[in-house]
Order: sequence, then C-alpha cells, then structure tokens
Amino acid sequence: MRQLDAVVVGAGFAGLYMLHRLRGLGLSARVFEAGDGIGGTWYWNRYPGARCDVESMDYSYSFSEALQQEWQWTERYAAQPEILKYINHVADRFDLRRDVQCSTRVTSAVFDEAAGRWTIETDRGDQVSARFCVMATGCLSSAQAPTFPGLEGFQGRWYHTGRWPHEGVDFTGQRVGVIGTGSSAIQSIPIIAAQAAHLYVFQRTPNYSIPAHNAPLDRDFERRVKAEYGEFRRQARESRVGFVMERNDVSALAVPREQREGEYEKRWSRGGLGFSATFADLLTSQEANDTAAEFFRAKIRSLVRDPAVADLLTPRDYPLGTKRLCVDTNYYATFNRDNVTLIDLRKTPIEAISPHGLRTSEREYAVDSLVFAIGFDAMTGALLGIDIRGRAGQPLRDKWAAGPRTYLGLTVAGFPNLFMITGPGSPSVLSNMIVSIEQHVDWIAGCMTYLREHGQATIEAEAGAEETWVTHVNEVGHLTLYPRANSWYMGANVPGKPRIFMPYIGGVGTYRQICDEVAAKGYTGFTLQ
Ligand code: N01
Repeated sequence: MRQLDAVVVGAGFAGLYMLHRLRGLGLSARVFEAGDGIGGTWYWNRYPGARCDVESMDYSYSFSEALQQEWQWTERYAAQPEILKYINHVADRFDLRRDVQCSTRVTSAVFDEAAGRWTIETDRGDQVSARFCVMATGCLSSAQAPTFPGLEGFQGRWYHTGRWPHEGVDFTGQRVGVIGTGSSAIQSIPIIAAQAAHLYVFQRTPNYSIPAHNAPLDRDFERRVKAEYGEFRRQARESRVGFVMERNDVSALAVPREQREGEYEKRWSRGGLGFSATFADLLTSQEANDTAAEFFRAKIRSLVRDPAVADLLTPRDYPLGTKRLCVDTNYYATFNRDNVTLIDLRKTPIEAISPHGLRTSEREYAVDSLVFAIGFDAMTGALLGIDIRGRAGQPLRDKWAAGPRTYLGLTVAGFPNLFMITGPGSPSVLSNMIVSIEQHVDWIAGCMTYLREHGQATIEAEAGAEETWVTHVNEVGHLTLYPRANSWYMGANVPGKPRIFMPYIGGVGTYRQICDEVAAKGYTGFTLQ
C-alpha cells in the first residue's frame, strides 16, 4: 500500500491550499478530487448567473503577497468562470496539480489503531495509508438529489444548479420550470427568464434578497486595497464574518423611524450582505428584525407590479437573515415579465413530475426543461458520504447520528489525526469562506509542525473538550434568531436530518483567538501521543 504523510480529500480552495502548506512542511501528500477538474464549488456550480456574493478583493487567497498583487479581478463580485480561472491559475502558479488526482471519489477512511494511520480507499481502487487525513470536502458540495415521484419518466431535460453541464444550457424558446427560490435560483431565474419562452418558478418559501449592484471593479479601489493589502486582510481576519462591513453599535429600536429607514435605504443602495449589519441587534432581537423585514416588504411591493405576486414573494414566517440572505441582479423585477409565472407550493404542493411537465395539487404545467435549485445536504453531507471510521471502528455516521459533534469544528474525539477544514462547529458558512479556510489550514499546518517538534505521533480531541465546544456552539447559536428559521444551517432542508444549528456564530475574529490560544497552550483539549 502506498505510504503518505497526508491525504487531502477535495481540491477546492481548501484542499489546494492545504496541499501547498503540506509541501512547505516537506510532507508527502495526495489530493483526491471527485470532480474531473479542480475548483470544488466553483467547478460544479456553473448555473446561469453563478457569482460570489462576497466581493472579489475579499474573496481570494491572502497567503501569497505576489499572488494577491498580480491577480486582477474584473468585477465587484466575481462570476463563477472568473473564480474557476483564478483557482486554476493558483494551481499552476504553485505547481499543485502533480499531487492532485481528479475523477476519484474517496469512499472510505478507516483508522488503524495499531499502526496509528489512516487507510483511505477510492472508487478507482486506490488504497493508501496516511498519517494524517484532511477533509477539505466543502460545506455545500453534496447536492440534494431530486426525489419527486415520476422524475424518471420525464421526457424533457432536467438539471441541478449544483451539477450544471459544462457546455452550458440554452433555454431559448423553451418552457422551463425552476424549483426552489434560494440563492442559486435567485441568481439564475433572471437569466433563464430572459431566454425562455415561459418560466414557471415553483416557490416553497420566499427569500429575502438584496441587490448586488455589481459593476466593473473600481480600479481606484483596487489600487488602494493593493497598496495596503496586508492591513486589509488583517482587518478581515479579525472581523466577525471574514470581511469588513460597516457595523453599527446602535439598536434598530433606539433611533426614530425616519432615521432607521434612511439607514436601511443607504444599505439597500450600497447592496450586498452588509444589510444585516445595519443595526447591532437585527439578528438577536425579533422586534428589531421586524423593522428591517418591514422595509424589505415595502421594497418588494415597490419593485413588483402585481400586488398578489409581490405578496407571494414576501417572506413572513422567519426573521430576515436567519436563512442565508440572497444577493441578486434583477430578481424581483423579473416577476414583472409576461413570460414569468410564480407558483406557491405551500398552497399547491408538487404531486409528481409527469412525462411532459410538473403536476401540483392544482394543475399540470407543461415544460421542456426542469431546473432543480433545491440546495445541498449542507455541512455534514459530504463528510458523511464517506465511510469514516475512527477508534474501534466507530463510524462517524453513528457518532453524528443526532447531529455533528466536533472540537472547534476541526477535529472529532475518537478520530485521531483527522482534520476537517471549515467543519460544523466552526464559522465556515457564516463567513467569507476563504478567510476561514486559510485560518483552518494554517492551524492544521501549525499543529503538524508542533507534533513533529515534540516527537508526537497523534493528536486527538478529548471527549470533554468536544462536549464543552458543542455546548458552547449551541448556546451562542441560541442567543440569536437563527434557530427560528427552517434553514439549511439547521439541517431543516433535508428530511430526517437532525435539527441543530451547525455553524459557530461567535465570529471569525473571536474564533481565531480561541484556536490560537488552544495551540499556544500546547493544544488544550487534545491528547497528544
Ligand atoms: O439552496 P437553498 P441554494 N420542493 O437550500 C427549495 C450558497 N450559495 O443552492 O426554503 C420544493 O438555499 C427550498 O425551499 P425551502 C449560499 O450559502 C451562494 O440556493 O426549503 N422546494 C429553497 O427555496 C446558499 O444559501 C451563492 O422551503 C424545495 C431552495 O429549494 C447556499 O449556497 C449562490 C424542495 C433551496 O435553496 C445554498 O443555496 C448560490 C422541495 N422538495 C448558493 N427542496 C452566492 O455566493 C428544496 N426546495 C451568491
């Protein structure tokens, strides 16, 4: 069996940077990637309009000053093809490809207690032994398969936004149905509507979406950032969400109505995710949140001509921001088009896919193509898709049967030398992913160095430390309004999945301090052997 220092699962932003750091430590490593190419999220999600909702100058690696100086983004928010080009550029620039094996899905990772090593197997028949196993499998990589009855008999074409064909899809002249109204749908609907003969949007829950106001990247802004990129990155690392957004310490309820509306209006015109930081308590006080939600509702009414459609597009049963805020270009205005129809699945649920369309409890809609924008088995799906077994053969699937349990979102008790990058229990999806990825990879690399310098073979989270961390993650989560929504953060979008608020909401800066302190004190909460 091939012997390696480390196996990394996944060649997205996380896996590639991990490989770069492992090389720097002089460790032998192999990256296995299920896709036919590198890029992770940005390899798979090629649906029309796919674009990052964190600004380009923030959503990029910071580990190389030369890289961040030489790369030029074209837009305020980069589109999927540009981000994929960037990742490929990074892979070439740092000569990463020779240790990446694509088109290879890791099927199992089993800890051999006697040897103190992991045995990793793939669907291509690889079997390797590694001291460290690093899961860089992504938080939103396990696409939810559509399970609607009758789909197998559908005579048209169907697509999942998270598994989009590489050659693209031209919907010109077609009748198209989009199922779902999350971020992926909200980005693709305006573009599909402009192509299709008719677009039917099947909505279960309306979302809060804010305009992106995307534009070519302001070159003056770029120059200013690049002149002091180090400081810009430092602030991002210490921030709450991994990029600097204007914060306001004041409660929404502490200011007069006109002033409050003025603040919301200012944020709305600026666009993007900063809206939820308009006031200090939007995500902790229902009453404060109601004022922001009310502002949104008025916006939707002003943007959508038909009051009944506007009403249907208006979220009511969960606080703003507790499902991921969406960022759009022309989403609401798209519903003013004559060729777009919105269908309320709460009133008329989908009964089946028929050979030529989709049948709700009310009627049949004839379509040529169906687009499932139904999301992911988030945060745990990709990890539990692999048969991971720790000490005494314990399956991770068993250990996490009632929800994920981790120490720092990085490690699991009973699974020595196994690391997760942006795992559940870390800020991950509540942050700029690149900042969180770099922090985790650097921490893991630091940990491996420590083990080497101290002559230790393995590191393993202690059960007590894990328990304390899980409790802390839960407690902090429940100080906010997040648990009130049926969101994928809560596992609510996957039937049967335990309802746990999975990410850590204590803030990226605070979380980094906690991780650094654990390391500085000789890895408190871990057993080293
Ligand atoms: O998935 P989602 P997504 N029948 O889970 C509906 C990131 N992202 O791919 O809300 C009918 O958000 C479901 O309805 P409901 C971002 O973090 C970022 O859009 O469960 N409908 C919902 O409307 C984002 O949050 C970017 O009632 C069904 C939709 O499908 C995350 O990825 C862009 C259904 C799924 O929405 C996931 O986004 C894209 C069913 N059986 C994604 N099952 C940017 O950076 C599900 N739905 C901008």
